[in-house]
Amino acid sequence: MDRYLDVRVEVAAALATGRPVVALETTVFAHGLPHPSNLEAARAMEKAVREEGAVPATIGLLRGRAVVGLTPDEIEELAVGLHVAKVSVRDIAPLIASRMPGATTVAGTAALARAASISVVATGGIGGVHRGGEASLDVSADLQELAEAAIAVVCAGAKSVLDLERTLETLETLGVPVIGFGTDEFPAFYSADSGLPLEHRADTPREVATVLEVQRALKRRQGVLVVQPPPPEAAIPLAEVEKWVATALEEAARSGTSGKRLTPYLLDSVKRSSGGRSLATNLALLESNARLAARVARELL
Ligand code: PSU
Ligand code: MN
Repeated sequence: MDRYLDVRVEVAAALATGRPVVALETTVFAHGLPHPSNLEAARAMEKAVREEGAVPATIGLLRGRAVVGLTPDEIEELAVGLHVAKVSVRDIAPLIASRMPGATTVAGTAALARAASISVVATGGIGGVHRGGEASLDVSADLQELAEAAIAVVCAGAKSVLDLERTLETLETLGVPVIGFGTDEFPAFYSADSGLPLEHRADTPREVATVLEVQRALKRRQGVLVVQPPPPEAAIPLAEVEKWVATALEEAARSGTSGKRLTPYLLDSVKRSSGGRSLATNLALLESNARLAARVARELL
């Protein structure tokens, strides 16, 4: 066993025998969703991955190690714990060293997935350039990590609280291919439409897998961002979401919230303004992204 990386037996066995594995992040459970929806989401995502014939590898930090393949009890420990850190790439080593529990963001999860030789990560929405990020420099490390981990990250775009246009521009600068799955538009997380066109599209998991295979064959460092809209019955029109986001941004500014606390703060405010509607959409898209990630992982073998 590796001293700091604990790849659990079911995941290790799947990787050793070439069976598909999907990595899942834990920040969304610990800091992005309220209880008990967070536990419901974790269970639904793992179940979706299994139903599609892959092994889920939920990732987080516990007792001085990075765990790849957390048990349901451990996921709950991270999801409901009071002192669980939000772990982006810069936080991994110091938190392992101090043996603190931590829930990994997309960036943290992708870094550890790569360390464990897992090729596909599923999430809800990635972090990106915050609104006003051109001044605050608040740009999620998710983008930088996508530029350094040659894996596929499946999501519903970037959270609608962000500056989606600048997020796409930054991905272009970093050389990260963005593939619309069944869409020609960058989804806006709760909404299918953002008004931002994409240049690349795939309609089957095989097409997505081929993009990653080409990327690797040509020794590109960058991963592939796969974006799909939320399930149609759960999607919310962009104009409606924008009203909630405006309120959230005002509240955040008034309370002086910034840095790594900003994303959880905005998501919570949107959830309250929407009367829980955004929460249902969030759960639906998490499950559907887990499902697509598993289908892509199966093709990659
Ligand atoms: N999207 C959500 N809920 C979340 C996140 C994204 O709907 O909780 C989390 C993800 O873990 C993502 C992180 O990687 O927020 C980005 O945070 P930051 O902008 O601080 O890097
Ligand atoms: Mn940030």
